[in-house]
Amino acid sequence: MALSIDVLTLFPEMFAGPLSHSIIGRARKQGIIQISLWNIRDFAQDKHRIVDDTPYGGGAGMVMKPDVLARALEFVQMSNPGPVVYLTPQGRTLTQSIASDMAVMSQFILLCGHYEGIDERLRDLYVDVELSIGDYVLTGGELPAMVLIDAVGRLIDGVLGAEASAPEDSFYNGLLEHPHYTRPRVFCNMEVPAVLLSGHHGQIRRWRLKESIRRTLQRRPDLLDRPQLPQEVLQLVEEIQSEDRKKGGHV
Ligand code: 58G
Repeated sequence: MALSIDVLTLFPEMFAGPLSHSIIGRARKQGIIQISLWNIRDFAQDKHRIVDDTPYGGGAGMVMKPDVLARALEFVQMSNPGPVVYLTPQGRTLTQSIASDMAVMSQFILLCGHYEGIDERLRDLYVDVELSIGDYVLTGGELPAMVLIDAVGRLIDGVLGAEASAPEDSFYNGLLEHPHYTRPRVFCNMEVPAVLLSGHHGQIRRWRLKESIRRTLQRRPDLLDRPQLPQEVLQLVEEIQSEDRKKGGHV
């Protein structure tokens, strides 16, 4: 199914570059991903088109006005009935699993904040989900919104062409990706692993799985701390660990 996203932002121009190129750009041209950008300032009604105001209780920074945001959201919700997602460091951290769930929903509204964020009452009334792309603070929700669109967009049927397919990539099976090689066969005196030139698809598949597991053990062992790992994975973990024991520490 296609993906339909409405973005509310003070800076719609920020989205032009990142979402107009490569795979997401192509999917938009093909109509598989539909992104509507709305300038929050267009929903301000005063002559200066003010979108923010000083915080009650004092202090530095500005807060985005709830009345302007409510008008914008009510308008966009007439055509997009999907959940309203607010990008904030206080949200649930985005994972591949959340991205898959959102690809299934196929419709949502992204709200990008600026300054100190949005009035709490707007959040209470309109925001369904709060997401963060990681534990750091940015000046606006636009970059997180673009990250989310990219992560979800590439999971939509027909978006990835011949370049790749989501079911084969890293995190689909919960493991880090194996190393990749292309021509030339020898580069800076370094050979491509022989198995990849062998044409034995069974051996290649097993080598890739083993290298995925080796990387995951080295870099993200936490990803292997989960129940119901396939027998083949457990067996390869054993194999790698016994090889490492034989090498005896000098690695
Ligand atoms: C503190 C400062 C809280 C998302 C600013 C909220 C948004 C990081 C992320 C804000 C964001 C993330 C205003 C600017 C949200 C508002 C926005 N920073 N980690 N900043 O996904």
